[in-house]
Parts: sequence; C-alpha cells; structure tokens
Amino acid sequence: MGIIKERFKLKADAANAEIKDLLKEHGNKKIGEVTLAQIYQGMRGITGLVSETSLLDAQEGIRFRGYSIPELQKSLPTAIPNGEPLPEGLFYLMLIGELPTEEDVHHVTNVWQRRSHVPTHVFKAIDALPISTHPMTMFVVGVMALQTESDFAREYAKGISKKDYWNPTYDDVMDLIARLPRIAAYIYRRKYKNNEHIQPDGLLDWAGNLAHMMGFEDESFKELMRLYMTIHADHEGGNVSAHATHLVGSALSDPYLSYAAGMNGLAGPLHGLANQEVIKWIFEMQKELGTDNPSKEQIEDYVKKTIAAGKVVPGYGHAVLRKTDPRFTAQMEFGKKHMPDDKLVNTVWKIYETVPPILQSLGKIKNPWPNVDAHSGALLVHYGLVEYEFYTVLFAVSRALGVLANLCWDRALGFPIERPKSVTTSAVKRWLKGEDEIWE
Ligand code: HAX
Repeated sequence: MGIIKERFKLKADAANAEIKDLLKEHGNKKIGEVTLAQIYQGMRGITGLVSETSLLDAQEGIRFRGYSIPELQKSLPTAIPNGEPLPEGLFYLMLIGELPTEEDVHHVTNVWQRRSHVPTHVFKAIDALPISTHPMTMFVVGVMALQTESDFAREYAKGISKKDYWNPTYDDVMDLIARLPRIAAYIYRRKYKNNEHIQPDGLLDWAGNLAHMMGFEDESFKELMRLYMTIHADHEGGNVSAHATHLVGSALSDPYLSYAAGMNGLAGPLHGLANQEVIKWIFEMQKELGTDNPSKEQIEDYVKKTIAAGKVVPGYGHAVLRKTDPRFTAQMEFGKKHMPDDKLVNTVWKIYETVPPILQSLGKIKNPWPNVDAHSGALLVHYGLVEYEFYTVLFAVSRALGVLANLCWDRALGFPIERPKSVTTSAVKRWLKGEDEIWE
C-alpha cells in the first residue's frame, strides 16, 4: 500500500470510531428546524450534509481543514521560493487533515505523474464531437470515456466487501485527478490550437504541467495555475458540483461517474460557468461602449441596463457568502503583484467599486459582493488565454481535488445512499389545513 493511502486509512479508521461514539451519545440532538420557505427556496440554510474537507463561513469565506486562503499561501509548499501553493499540498491537506511536508507534496506530484496516462479511446471519444461543442461537454465526455478504467466498478462487479469500498475508490480518485490535466489540455489544443498537442513534461508539478500542455510556458502563468487550482478546489459540501458528486457517489456510482455528474452541475451559469459569463459580459460592455477602459459612470449604466433586462450581473452574489469572497481577494493580490497596469484587470477592480452599491440598492440581493468568478477570467486573458468558453474546464480540474477527496471520505466513513424526503404542494396544503400529519 502507498504511504498516503496508508495514512488515509489510519485517519479514516480513527474518524470512523470517533463518529460512531459521537452518534451513540448525541445522535438524537436536533441541529435546526426547517421552514416551509426553505424547502421551496433551494434548501438554503438547512444543514443536511457532512463534508470533511472544508467549511464555509458567510462572513469570512472558506477554510480548508481550518486554514484560510492567506494561511495556506504561507504554509503550503511551493514550486518556487515565495511562490503560490502547490495544489498537491491542498489535496493532501483535505485528504489527510494535516499540513503536508515538502516531501509529502513531492510524493503526490510523483504519484500523479505516474498515474497520468490517458488511454487513446478517450481522445477518440472527444474527437468524435463537433469542434463547436462546448469545452465542458467535451470534458465530461472525456471523463465518461475514462470510466472504462474504474477499479471501483471492476472490484464491485467481482463482489468486493463493503468495508473495502474505500480502497478502489482511493485508486480511482488518484488516477482520475492525475489524468485530468491531459484531458483538459487536449480539449484546449484541439478546439483552439489547430489540434496541435503538447506532450506532458515528466518533471513538472500537476498545475505547471497543465499550463505547459496548454502551451503556456510563462512561469507567472504556471504560478497563476497553481493558485487557481488551489483556490477553486473546494467550497464545502452543499454547492451544486460538490453535492452532485456526493449524491451520485452515494449510489455507489464509481468516482468517474460521480465526478462527471458534479461537473455537469459546474457547467451551469449560476455556478462554475459564471467565470466565462463574466468575461463575456465585460467584452460585450467594451464593444457596446466602444472602449476597453470604461469609466465608473459607464460601468454603472451598463450594470443597471443588465439588471433592467432581467439578467444577473455575473460574478456577483452568493448563496452562502455575505462578504467579498477571499478567493476574489487572492486573485486581486495576484493581479496587483503581476499585472498592476493591465487594463482589463483594472476594469474588474472598477466593477468591484461600482456593482455592490447598485445591487445593495435593489434591496433583495442577499450578497452584493463579488465571488471567485468575478476575477479569474481577466487574469487568464492577461496571459493570452482569451477563449473564455474554456474557463470552466480549468475550474473543473481544480474542483476534482475537493469533490474527489470527499468521495474517498464518503466511502471510508460508509455513508449511505442519499435520499431526502420531498413533498407535493397539495400535500403541503393538506398539512396546512391540519388534514395531514407531518410526513415521515
Ligand atoms: N445580479 C442580479 N440579481 C441577482 C444577483 C446578481 N449578481 N444575485 C442575486 N440576484 C437576485 C436573484 O436572482 C434573486 O432574484 P429574484 O428574487 O427576482 O429571483 C434575488 O436577487 C435574491 O437572490 P439571493 O438570495 O441573493 O441569491 P441566491 O442565493 O438565490 O443565488 C447566486 C446565488 C450565486 C446564484 C446569485 O447571486 C447569482 O445568480 N449570481 C450571478 C451568477 C454568479 O456569479 N454565479 C457564481 C456563484 C459562485 C459560484 O458558484 N461559482 O462557481
């Protein structure tokens, strides 16, 4: 057994024993009440899931195993001195629950390098799609084609014991994460770079190699990829991509099937696709105004026009957060360090000064502040990655780290199939009239 797998097993055994005791003693404690409004309104605020890898605070933002993004930037190993954290380190932290050493991170990089081979039929499946296909569709098709490699599916078909589910799940998770950069880069080069592909570099880290295979050799772009892959990895368990992965995994669908399901959710414009929508919206604004340097007044008018047309301002608002997303702030810091005079990046900062008061004045938006997607595209455009339909694929590669670390935990903790109760509006009306008891 590999060292990380062994460490994971030890942690999982200890957690299992702890949770068993916790439930024995406190299993009947109530943690909240559910209102009628909540079941009609996206289950907002209902605590109904356990996700060990990260926790979101409405005011402060995300913490991964207790560490905020600035803390991770100080404490996770980096590829270059004082550089951005290596996402391998964040994955280790989420999986094992402890900060990794340099050696641990190096080990994860090596394991992923070793497991990164993508079989030819995956590329053929992607090639079978028309070139006009959205990159996220190509990506999910690639992941689904890769499902032929699932150890979990193979072991389950042979008749594996429940207590061993975690083991092939872990192997699938490591294989899948290792292979994603190759699939993502293949899609990028196929769709936008004349189908001219670049072989992986066996000496590079996971995110650095993704940049390399996409054709970006600038060291600061590689640093951006390391930061990007770290900050987009996880946002606790209830967001659409994490929840969908967990839900599908709860039916014992293997990690390939579960992750593909989650990424179909990430491809929605209210979730991960918002990163492409932000840049598209800014480009459309520039075109309409005839300038790539709009004033605050011009931005204000354009925002009001967007809202009046019944559309959302992409990149703003959040279902849980009530302050500026620290993932936005981390990217703003990166922009200040690497490209303080970039016009598009400065436009993003001007939008940040302009949008919140307008959204606040509408009186119905719970969070007028920017989320992660408000910033990412402008940094990518700076390096020449202008093909914004591709942006959600990058998000998906990063999100694999969180949702798949979680899937390892789901299987190791023996979480059952997920099946909440739903009701009909007629049943609700009968209940309100006192004709029905509360449903069991
Ligand atoms: N622009 C205009 N209107 C907005 C808005 C925005 N950015 N954000 C919320 N609203 C509107 C909602 O559409 C809703 O209007 P109605 O009552 O007329 O239906 C109202 O304000 C209340 O919404 P809310 O309770 O504040 O927000 P929700 O929890 O329902 O939705 C969303 C959260 C993120 C989906 C929402 O803020 C939104 O659509 N934002 C723009 C899209 C976006 O940036 N998505 C990415 C979110 C982060 C993420 O998942 N990244 O992957």
